[in-house]
Amino acid sequence: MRTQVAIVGAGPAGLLLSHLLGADGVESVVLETRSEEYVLSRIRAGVLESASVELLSSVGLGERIRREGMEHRGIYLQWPGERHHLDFVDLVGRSVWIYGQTEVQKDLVAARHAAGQPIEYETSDTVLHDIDTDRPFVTYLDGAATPRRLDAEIIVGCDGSYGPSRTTMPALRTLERTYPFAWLGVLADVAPSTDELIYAWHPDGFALHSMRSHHVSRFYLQVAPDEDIAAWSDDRIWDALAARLGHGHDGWQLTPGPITEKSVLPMRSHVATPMRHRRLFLAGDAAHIVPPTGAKGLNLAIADVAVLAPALTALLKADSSLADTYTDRALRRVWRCTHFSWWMTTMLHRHGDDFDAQLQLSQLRWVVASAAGAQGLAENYAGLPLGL
Ligand code: FAS
Ligand code: PHB
Repeated sequence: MRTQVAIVGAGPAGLLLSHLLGADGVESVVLETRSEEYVLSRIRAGVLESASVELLSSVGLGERIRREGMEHRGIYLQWPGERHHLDFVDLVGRSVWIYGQTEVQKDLVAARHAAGQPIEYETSDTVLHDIDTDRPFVTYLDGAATPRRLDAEIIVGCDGSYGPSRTTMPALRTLERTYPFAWLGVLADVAPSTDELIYAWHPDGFALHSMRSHHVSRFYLQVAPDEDIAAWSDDRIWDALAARLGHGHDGWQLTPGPITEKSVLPMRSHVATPMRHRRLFLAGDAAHIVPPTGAKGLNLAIADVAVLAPALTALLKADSSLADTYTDRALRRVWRCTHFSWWMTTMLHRHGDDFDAQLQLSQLRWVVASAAGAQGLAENYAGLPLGL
């Protein structure tokens, strides 16, 4: 098979890149190692920056977000005895949207099918070849284990942090940080007990009350990095959430309900550079991972491909000016989001000693009391305009 752009990975980065390229008349093929059913069933991110929604809307993918998503003006920051709302619209003129990554994925898959663009699922043994030439190609086994070859002018690795593209990139340098805790993620069939997200600092550990709709809640609890999920019964989960989110304080109640999914997520950060080697490019988690405390992972994947798509379109017309600066322009946003995610994570998660706890509480009190502090958090959480 031959195409203009071979994309490895059918997550948000790969599928949105294919969609953006298609809008520019550029042909692509997406290779995905998992089944469509598996990819569409993964529970992942939940928050879209307004710039992400505007980009998705600009290419015909915003209608369901605005119909079924939940627009939020801000978040709550909480610690024992206190809960404060930060209103991003008042602070920086931007809102955020609650719309699960699962839904983004469904919209992107539907758009690719509608455009007749092929996604090859259940591929295996994917190997990238001749990436130092202008005629790179990919070999793989298709879903029927038949050997295949895909010739392309460009290859883009959107295959996450464990895919083959990262390991193929020559002289890749990775800077990383592993945090001394993890998140226990919980999905529950119960209406949220709050109108907007609650990020809670607590002596027992961090907790987050998020949501997926008016009928489905999403929660996270700080746990040890090697936590055994079998040690967390539903009752223990609800007791910990109630304690950390302030159930009973000021009359606020946390309403429990049937838990439908629970999993332990590692908390780590890594940034790989460069994100381009001649005709091989990296985008999304293949290039960087952020701890989810800042709700940046999915938005960074979107921001990468928003910068990459026009660069590839130009490169295919022999203009490499945008491709030559892709790494620098993408990493500027990646490091801004990496820093913000580190700041939110270290401010809100219990670690260290009582001295550290006082530093964290002082930061939280400053952010909610100071317009400058609140604007700083709002500007980063609601996201900078794409392209910056
Ligand atoms: P993805 O990982 O989504 O997609 C990569 C794709 O490549 C996958 O479909 C994979 O199957 C495929 N692939 C891998 N190897 C391949 C190969 N050899 N050949 C072909 N395909 C291959 N972000 C948040 O903002 N908030 C959250 O709460 C949050 N929770 C998360 C929970 C989990 C368990 C994980 C893993 C991530 C979470 N993230 C969260 C981050 C997440 O949303 C990512 O940032 C986002 O999926 C990035 O999109 P992609 O770069 O497309 O990578
Ligand atoms: C989620 O709803 O999955 C979510 C929301 C905000 C975060 C992380 C995860 O910071």
